[in-house]
Amino acid sequence: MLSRRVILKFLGKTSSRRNASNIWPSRITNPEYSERRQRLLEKLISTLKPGEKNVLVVLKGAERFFIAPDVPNSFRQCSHFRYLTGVTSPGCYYIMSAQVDDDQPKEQQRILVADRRTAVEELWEGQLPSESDWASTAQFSDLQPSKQLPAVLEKLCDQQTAVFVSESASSAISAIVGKKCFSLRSLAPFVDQLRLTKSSSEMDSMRDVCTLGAQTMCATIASSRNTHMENAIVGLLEYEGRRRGSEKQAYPPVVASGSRANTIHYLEANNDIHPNDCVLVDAGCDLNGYVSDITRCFPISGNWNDHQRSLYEALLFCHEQLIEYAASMEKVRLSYLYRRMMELLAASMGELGLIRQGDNASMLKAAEMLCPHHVSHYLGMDVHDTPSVSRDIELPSNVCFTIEPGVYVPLDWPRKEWRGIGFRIEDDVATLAGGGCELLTSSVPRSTQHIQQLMNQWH
Ligand SMILES: [Mn+2]
Repeated sequence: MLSRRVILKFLGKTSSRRNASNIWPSRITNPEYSERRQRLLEKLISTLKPGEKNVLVVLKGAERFFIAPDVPNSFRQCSHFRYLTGVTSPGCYYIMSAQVDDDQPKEQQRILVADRRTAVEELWEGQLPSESDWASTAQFSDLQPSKQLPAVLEKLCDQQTAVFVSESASSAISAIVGKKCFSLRSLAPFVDQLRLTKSSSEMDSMRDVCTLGAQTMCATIASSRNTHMENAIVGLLEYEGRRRGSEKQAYPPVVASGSRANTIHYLEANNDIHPNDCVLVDAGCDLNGYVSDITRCFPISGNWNDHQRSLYEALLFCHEQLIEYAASMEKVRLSYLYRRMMELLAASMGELGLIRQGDNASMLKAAEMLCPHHVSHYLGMDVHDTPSVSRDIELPSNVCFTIEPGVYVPLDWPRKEWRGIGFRIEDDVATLAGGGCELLTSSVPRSTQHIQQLMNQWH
């Protein structure tokens, strides 16, 4: 049983201090940004073809995004750009150029292309960080205004240059450099490879954001009992996250009651919650450029009915087995976790009676109908992190990923009792040096009893 003291610890502290960075400072040091750029250059140089003497990296940051004319949306920097430069201002480019000698980078240039704001722009948008703030993480040798971008690129690019561009930059710059060099290559897979394995300060960043995400989920569940509207829970997530220091939600949260939980990306949250229904909440926090991703399901009344409980407990069994399985593997492979989820779902849903007992193949097919999504994705600076990395590789240590088995019973499913119920249980996990896994979101209750207790003790 959870004591009240333990429950209060789950909820974490809220702060009256004004700035989230006071509560959860960034863990990434300035030298770490330099190391990342150096490692990237070394990786790129190792792929050069005969005759190529220079490497040019053109990294484009995110642009501001407007939701109506002259109305800016909140800004989130492109994660590749932030990972390599630490710069979180919109509309920038970062150019790295290195001459290669004996497979080593020589005579490097690093140019930040960014515009300072005019007095009128500052009146509307506020001040940008100073040039020396930008330089502290990005360590540029030159700062150029954006109108100089074509000239900068033309100067650095010739027939012996291999040009690597971030996806979003390719069309904008191909006209400028495409004719002068052999080929444009995609930078994303190389940065994804670096980002897959977290440094120790990144692991601490993930622990921070997962702790914050866990506290936010606990507080939201604790204060949701008997809420009538899905949208009110979206508001609670925002409130409970931001008051603990979250900069924003990691992605638009799913708050789905009743059979709407069967729509995996249900974002409308515009329906009433029936007093006897369960709610599925899939939400994460965004802190210092790293994100969490947690899903929990709970009965809005605080009390499970028999069918909700039996299905939830069958899914929880799969979840717990998957966490044990991941911890027991010498090298985790997400594709093996997926196969294991299907086997576990087939067995446990067969035992429950939701799937008809039969041969393996027919039970696995039924399990696939009940869960249309994968059991896992990588996690880090983006919620679906490093997407160019296969889910069928042996993972080194310090890789973060989710474990999220789900079961979604269609309204026309042969067995009537569980029709229209959708559940998913999602936690964040990291591989450890020497084998095994760390459960980063362990403090969010997942048993029916602990969830019920969290909801009822709070009132
Ligand atoms: Mn997820």
